[in-house]
Amino acid sequence: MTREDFVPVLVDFMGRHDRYLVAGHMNPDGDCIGAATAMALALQSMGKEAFVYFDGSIEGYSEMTDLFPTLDLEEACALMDMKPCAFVLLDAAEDKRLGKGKDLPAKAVDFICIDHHVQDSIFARMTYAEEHSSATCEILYHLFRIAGIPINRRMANALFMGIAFDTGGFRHQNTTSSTYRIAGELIDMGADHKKILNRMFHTHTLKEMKVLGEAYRKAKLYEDGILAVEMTRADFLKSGAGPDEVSGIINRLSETSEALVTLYLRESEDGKIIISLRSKGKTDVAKVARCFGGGGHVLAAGCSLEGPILYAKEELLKAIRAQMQAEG
Ligand SMILES: [Mn+2]
Repeated sequence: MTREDFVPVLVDFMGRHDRYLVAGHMNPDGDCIGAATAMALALQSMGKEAFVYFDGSIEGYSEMTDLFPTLDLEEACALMDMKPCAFVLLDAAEDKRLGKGKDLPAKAVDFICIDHHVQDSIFARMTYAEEHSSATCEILYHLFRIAGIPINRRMANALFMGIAFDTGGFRHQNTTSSTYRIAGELIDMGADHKKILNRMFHTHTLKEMKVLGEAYRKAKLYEDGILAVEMTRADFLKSGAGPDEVSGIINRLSETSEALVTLYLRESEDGKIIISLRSKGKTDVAKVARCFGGGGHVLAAGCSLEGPILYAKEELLKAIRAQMQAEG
């Protein structure tokens, strides 16, 4: 479906209902948080009741810009049980990507997805995907512009944050001249690019620096160019930070020049092993992540596994090597 074909569907969807729950994938990142904020604000500007839900914290991002407040799972369930509510899933297109909220779409009276990941299965009434867009926020920018939905300063900030996040600060391969033009438009609409980029890429607490130091210390480079680091809860405790407090470690690790594929595993508060993957270009890490029910892009992907962490590491190493071999 083309963008122009989807716009009337979206406008109809946004006009049709009174109440909307907007959500993104679990362990929400800058793109899905920015997209959800912009979408909720757009709905609100149309006189709709809008709510946002994530399985995971939005904390670090709320320091970059004024985000839309979020509901927890209990509140989201209560909302959807109480009155008819439509559901918007952003930056994901599969129920399992909602994490603990995976049963929410079933409660909705209507349901659409907007995403830029490679689709495996599609479960919404309508899924719109642009695999070549740098970010879901880039797709929303185009959709809002074509639909004539005004983008105010707060929405511009949220969209800029998402694009900056998913392009790694306009450095990743997904960054095109169009990405820069959109970023420029968003700055003209009031996005505070200096604050967002500084906070996102160049601001770290001492705790975060210490966790990063521990991760660098533990990094192991294998002969085939895989750089692997596993961080247990104890490793985080040493640095005084909780395992869910520090983000962006994978990006710093993948700056290692010898690393063709970077594998970062961390033991979460609830004992789950959360895995991030980065590739320098030859290996499709989205295919690796999908072996374990995860997802992502060719060069950046993620998944989660049950522990113990060393078992998860061995499984991932095997899968990465199989993928490397398959690609020659
Ligand atoms: Mn994204």
